[in-house]
Amino acid sequence: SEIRKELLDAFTSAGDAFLSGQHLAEIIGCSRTAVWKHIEELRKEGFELEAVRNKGYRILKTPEKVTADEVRLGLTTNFIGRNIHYVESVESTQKIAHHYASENAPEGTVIIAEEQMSGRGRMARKWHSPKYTGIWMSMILRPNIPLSNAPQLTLLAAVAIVQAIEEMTDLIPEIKWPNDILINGKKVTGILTELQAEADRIHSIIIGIGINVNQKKEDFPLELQEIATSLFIEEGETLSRAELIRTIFKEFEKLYTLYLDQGFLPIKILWEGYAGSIGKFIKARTLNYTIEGKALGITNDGVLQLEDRTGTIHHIYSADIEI
Ligand code: BTX
Repeated sequence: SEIRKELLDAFTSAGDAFLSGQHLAEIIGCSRTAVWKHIEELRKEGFELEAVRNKGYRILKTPEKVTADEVRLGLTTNFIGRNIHYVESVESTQKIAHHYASENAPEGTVIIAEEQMSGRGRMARKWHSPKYTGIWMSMILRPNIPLSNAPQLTLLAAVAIVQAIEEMTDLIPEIKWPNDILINGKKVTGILTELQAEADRIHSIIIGIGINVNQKKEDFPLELQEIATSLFIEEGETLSRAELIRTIFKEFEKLYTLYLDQGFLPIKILWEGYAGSIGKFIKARTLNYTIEGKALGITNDGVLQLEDRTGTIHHIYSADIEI
C-alpha cells in the first residue's frame, strides 16, 4: 500500500534514528493507529522493530527476503524499483512482467520472485532458479528508441550488475557478450531481454535478470556445477539479496538515465572495460553456423565484431560465445 511505502521511505531517511508515532503519522498523513497497524504488519513479515517510550520506532533487522517492503527499505532510486510485484513462487517472472507491461505498468516496475518453476534462458533454454538463494527478477522499461537498439539494454544491464557486484564484494566479474556475467570463468548471472512492440515502435522492453547469490555448490544440479557459480561460492560470505537488488536498481537508473540522454557510447566504453573476450580468439555459434576469430569489440550499436583468419570482419547480432 501507499502508506506502507511511505513508512519505509521514512525509516530509510531516518537511518538509525528513532521515529515517533506522532511524527510518522504527520509525514504520512494518517492516524497514529494506522501507523501502529502497519508496524504490526511489518513485524508479521519478519521485520524486527524496536519501540522505545517517548522515542518511537526504529528497524533493527529485516527478514532477508526480497519482498517489496524489504527492497523498499533503503531504496534511493526515482523510478527503477519504486513499484515492485513480489511473488513467492512463479513459473517465470518474465511471463508476469509481460502481463503487467501490457496493462501499462509504470516504467521501472519490477517483478521479483523467491523461486521460478520454469525460469527461462535464451532460445528456449532453462534457467535454474531455486528458492531463497538467488535474484530472479524482470524489469519493465519504456524507452523511446528504435527497435534495433533494444539489445543495447542487455549490455547496459550487464554493466549495472557488474558495478553493483563490485560495490558489494571484492570480486571481479567479467562480461561475456552478449548476456553473461562470469566470475573465475563460471556463469553467475544471465540476462534475457524481451520486447513488446508494434511495427517499429517499442511498447516495452522486459529485462529478465537471474543472479546466483547464496547457492552452495551442491544447490546446483550436476550438469551446472562445472559451468555455474554463485557470489557465495566465490566470496565465501552470504550476501543480502535485497541490498544487492537495491544497488543494481541504483546503478541501473544512473546508466539508463545517461543512456537516454547521451546514447550508447558512454555505456559501450564502460562495457568494453568489463568485457573479458575483447582481443581474444573466440568461437561464435549461431543457430546456422559457427565463426572463429578475434573479438575486436562491439560497434556503437552493441553488435559484436569478429575478425576471422582471412581478415574478414563479421558482425554478430546473436550467438553463443566460447572463449
Ligand atoms: P542463456 O540461454 O544464455 O543461458 C541458459 C543456460 O545457462 C542454460 O542452458 C544452462 O546451461 C545455464 N544455466 C541455467 N541455469 C543457470 C544458473 N542458475 N546459473 C548459471 N547457469 C545456468 C540466460 O540465458 C538468461 C537467463 C535469464 C534468467 C532470468 S531470471 C528472471 C527472468 N525470468 C526468467 O524466466 N528468466 C529471467
